[in-house]
Amino acid sequence: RSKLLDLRFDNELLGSFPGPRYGINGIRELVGVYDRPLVMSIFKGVIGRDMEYLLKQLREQAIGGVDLVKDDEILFDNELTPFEKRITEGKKILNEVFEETGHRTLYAVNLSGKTFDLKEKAKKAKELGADILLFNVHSYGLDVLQALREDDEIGLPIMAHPAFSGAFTSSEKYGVTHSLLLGTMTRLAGADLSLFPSPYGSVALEKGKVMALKEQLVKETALKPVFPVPSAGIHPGLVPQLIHDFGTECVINAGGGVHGHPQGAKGGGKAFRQAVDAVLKGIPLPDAKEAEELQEAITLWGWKEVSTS
Ligand code: 1AE
Repeated sequence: RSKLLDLRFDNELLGSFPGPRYGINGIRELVGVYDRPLVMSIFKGVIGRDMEYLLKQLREQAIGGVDLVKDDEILFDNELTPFEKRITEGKKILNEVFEETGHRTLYAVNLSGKTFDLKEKAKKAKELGADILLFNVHSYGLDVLQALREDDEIGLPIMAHPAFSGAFTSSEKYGVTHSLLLGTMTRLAGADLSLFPSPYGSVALEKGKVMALKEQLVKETALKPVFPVPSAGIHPGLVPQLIHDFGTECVINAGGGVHGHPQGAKGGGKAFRQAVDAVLKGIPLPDAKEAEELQEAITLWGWKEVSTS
């Protein structure tokens, strides 16, 4: 039985790692939002679908007012919805929504494929105007993340997805802790945002472990802080607890909790934004009566009063 719990670095060693290129402040500048948690939604049900389907889903999510939309991490590069088209056509849709509503949504495209092709692909993404790269870090390895981060010709923000990390973190008998892998090491290697299971969603992780992980992402060091993205099974009724636990410096991220809304992704996005506004004004969610989409969401999924335990 041997599990690596933690690693400590002196400043000299820390200085040999790049850390995030953008960090929390850099991402906020790109999004243009400084005073609240960001809201992100996830494409869902997109395997085997074509561009028309994908773009319709993108439009709905953006109109709902989310700040970021990320590819589903299981969407690999494929002929129906190729990487390059997702970037160029996705950008057109997001520009149209900006023209219509004044709201800017950024898109995180999933960088997938063979390891030795990734750098060229990422450079192409940059050339085509991609906003952010989503990256399944733990399927490739932390060193690949670091190589993408350190390449100035790429220079794009990187969103680290935890897919496959469970193989290294879940056992009590071997591997490494969640905070070390998804926190410390992901930050050292240079991700700007790190997704991880929240303490209350569909694949809930023990709260102590999650808070230790979050601390590694944001604590004061020579490296920029990483945006914590508590995820999985998140719906608008969980927003008070999320903000209580993570504060405003986090990204609230949901797939099913956006698309499953009775008014679809547009209604789901609105419900999340309304929930954030209500919490920041100190209004219990059921009392935000004028927030129609939020009320529909809490009728469907309920809401969680803040628990301090
Ligand atoms: C921990 C990562 C969660 C994620 O990437 C994902 O796709 C969540 O989907 P939902 O919100 O659980 O539907």
